[in-house]
Amino acid sequence: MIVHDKIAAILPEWRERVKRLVKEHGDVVVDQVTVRQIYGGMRGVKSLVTDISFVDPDQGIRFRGYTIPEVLERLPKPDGAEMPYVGGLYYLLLVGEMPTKDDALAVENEWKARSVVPQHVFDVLRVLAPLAHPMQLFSQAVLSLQSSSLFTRKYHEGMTKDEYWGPMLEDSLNLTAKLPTLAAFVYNLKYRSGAVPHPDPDLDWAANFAHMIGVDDPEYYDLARLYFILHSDHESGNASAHVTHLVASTLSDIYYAFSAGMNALAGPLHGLANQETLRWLLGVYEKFQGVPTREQLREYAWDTLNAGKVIPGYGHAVLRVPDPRFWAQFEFGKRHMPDDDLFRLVSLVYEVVPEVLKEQGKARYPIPNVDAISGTLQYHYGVREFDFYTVLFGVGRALGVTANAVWARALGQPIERPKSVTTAMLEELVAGK
Ligand code: HAX
Repeated sequence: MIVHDKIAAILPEWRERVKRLVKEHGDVVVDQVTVRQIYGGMRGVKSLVTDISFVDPDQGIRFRGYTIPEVLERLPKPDGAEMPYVGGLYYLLLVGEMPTKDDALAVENEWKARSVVPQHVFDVLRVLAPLAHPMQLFSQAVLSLQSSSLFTRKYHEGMTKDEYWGPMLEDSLNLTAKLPTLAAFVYNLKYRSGAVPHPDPDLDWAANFAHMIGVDDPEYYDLARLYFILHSDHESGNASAHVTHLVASTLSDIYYAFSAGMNALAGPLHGLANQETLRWLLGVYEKFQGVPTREQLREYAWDTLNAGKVIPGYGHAVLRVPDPRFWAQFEFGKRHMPDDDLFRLVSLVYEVVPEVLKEQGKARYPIPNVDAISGTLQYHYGVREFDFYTVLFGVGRALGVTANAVWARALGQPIERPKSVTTAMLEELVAGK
């Protein structure tokens, strides 16, 4: 398997780099922590390390050093497609170098060979489906694959620490291979006939997801590729990535760890903003029975703010410029649905809302984030079940967090154990005692 061999070839040098850094400079101070940060969700504390992606406040995400436009331009694409193979992106995240078409296809073919989902997973989901949210089903589906973990089996049979990453990679490939089928089954169970989906061997990973939810439109195949690539990784401090890392740091396998990460993604402060944006846009559209005028939209935006609510899709904790993930989707919309009313509304919102937020003066960076548009594009192609959107996010996010988990094992990252203090201790500290 080419990804395995490539990682094996570069691993000794990486291990040496990290060992040297810690041995020779282990006591160098990287950051300090304030009381506000301790009570403020550890916002901005530099205490994690990943080489897979980095969020530059002025440029947005870079995957292995490449910006979003570079990734979309340089990753190999299926013949006639506008967007790249997701298998190529996974190769880039795992190996750290831009894949050739053969490399991308090697991952896509590995996924095909590993994509069969055991029957018991479908059975479990069928029992739970009537009451469960799609994210619960998605997380349960992942967890019910845990019994197949190679890492857990090998660990109990006995392997050295140096060998941990190999079975972790195997598990990650096995898991990611099945995600389009799992997500499509959740979709079909909740909103369609409930039939078990069957991948088309002639389609790539992302297009197969589209095929299995019944949207057999080459444009939507491209949107699926774009969506999964854009949502794959956003450094390590966001909740779904961090939870996955934390759980895996106990030497739990990737099924336990990724399922936990998905439970974090299911929270309204994390993965749900895309559906909230779409709800807000549809609210505007309904009120004005179409795309409003600039002035009407300004008033609507102010009404939202005056009601004490946020305007979803705008603002970011780190980014100071419009999210390049927003631009990539915006450009896609301009090419494929310039006359779609909701897309025209998204464009108008982009012209009006940042001004309104600036006038209000609260949001530090009143710029569009990834969620300002993602739901609108799904809606255009008929994927209108809002509750499902976080599952789409989860399928993409798997690529980044599993790549991180493989490298955390490869570099022997230990179990996470930050230290806590009490409020009384902090009071004493600030009083100078
Ligand atoms: N509408 C109204 N008010 C906003 C705002 C918006 N879009 N964005 C920020 N503000 C307000 C904040 O609520 C905050 O108000 P208070 O001081 O009263 O609490 C103030 O401006 C300062 O906030 P900030 O420092 O600019 O932003 P934060 O780092 O605290 O929060 C958020 C960043 C993305 C959560 C925030 O901008 C927000 O709530 N945006 C709307 C929801 C949204 O789009 N979420 C998706 C984020 C993308 C993502 O990461 N998805 O996974």
